Amino acid sequence: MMNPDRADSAEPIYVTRPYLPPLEEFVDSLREIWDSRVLTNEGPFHKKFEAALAEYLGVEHVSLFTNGTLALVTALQTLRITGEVITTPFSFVATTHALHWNGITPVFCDIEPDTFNLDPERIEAAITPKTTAILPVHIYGNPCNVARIREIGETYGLRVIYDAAHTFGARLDNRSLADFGDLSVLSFHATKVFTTFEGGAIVSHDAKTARRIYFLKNFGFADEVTVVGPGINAKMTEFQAALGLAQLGHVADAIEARRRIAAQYRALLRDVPGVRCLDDLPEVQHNYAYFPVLIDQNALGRSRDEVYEALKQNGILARRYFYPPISHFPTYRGLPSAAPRNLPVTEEITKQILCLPIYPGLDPANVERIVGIVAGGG
Ligand code: T4K
Repeated sequence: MMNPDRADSAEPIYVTRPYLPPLEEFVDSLREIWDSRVLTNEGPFHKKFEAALAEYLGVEHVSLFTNGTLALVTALQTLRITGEVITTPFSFVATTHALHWNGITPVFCDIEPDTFNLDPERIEAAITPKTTAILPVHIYGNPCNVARIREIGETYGLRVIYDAAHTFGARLDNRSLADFGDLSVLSFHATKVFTTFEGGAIVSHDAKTARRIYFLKNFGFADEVTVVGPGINAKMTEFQAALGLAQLGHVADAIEARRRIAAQYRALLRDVPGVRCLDDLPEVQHNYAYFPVLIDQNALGRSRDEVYEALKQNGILARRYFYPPISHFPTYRGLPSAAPRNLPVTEEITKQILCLPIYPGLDPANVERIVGIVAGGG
């Protein structure tokens, strides 16, 4: 069988590939699940994984979910968020859809040109009497300005829920990036640094909130005969939890492998005019979940889309995460805050952004080949 990660392979190179533990480790867990016939509803793997994850992240309460989107929807329900929520248009569409599914109006604020995260200096101008919360995203696993956002939240009495879908393993000042805000929401989708096939979690800070989350993801059941609210079914299965447990022991190696690839890209791209990488920040332990670059058409001589197509012609499936911005989609583009003149930085960044392949096992020779094509050799 061809190995697509080898530089001489004819198989496509994807933007990412899941990092999986040795199959034997998972087969042992599958045997246990078969023997016990406990498949879901807070089984033994779920309990073990929830505890192990809280310890790994260094947080007090983790609630597991079957995916990140339902975790976001439930996080908003948990804090009874209503009305308007200030958020970023530069994200995966699930961020805003979670608001829509709760009947909440998203209010888009522009992003910072250096981090691509919600610009805190623009939040205050977007607050109205209907605003109840802020929903920022640590995009690509790079931290938002959490101190400033907390200050604004406290000043105006707004809740802060972080979409921390990209942050697994990332730390800010040695604290897990999933530990900020009133709540933080993680995704363990197959395309993430850490995966449970599909999966997600909410990180909360007190037992009462964690209990409410538990009720809400299990139909609202507090016991066999008591339903305390209109909960949903968003429980993680035993299979997902077993994969999560098996992965935890390997995630540090996976992040280190990603770090090496990011370093190689940076070194090779340093002398390519018109291609800008994001720098590592000293106060951050990065997880290298994505490798975004900005393509400056004037300096490089080719547009982002031309580079994207050239890579594709060569079997390299880079992605334009997150183009188009969410504010362009039909559900949202009629909102006053979605007007392009309100979001000039987002409009510009989404024209230039390109995420290059990064995952453990990507052959360094392929990284060289990718950079060669980006620089104009393909
Ligand atoms: N908030 C943010 C900020 C998010 O980025 C996301 C998800 C969410 C919330 C919601 O969390 P979840 O509900 O998903 O847990 C992907 C993912 O489906 C999505 O989870 C992710 N963000 C988003 C950024 O990317 P696509 O449409 O790009 O996925 P797809 O299928 O094209 O996969 C990309 C590449 O990954 C493939 O070309 C090959 C590789 N791949 C993919 C899958 C699914 C594999 O190697 N194996 C696989 O099983 O959306």
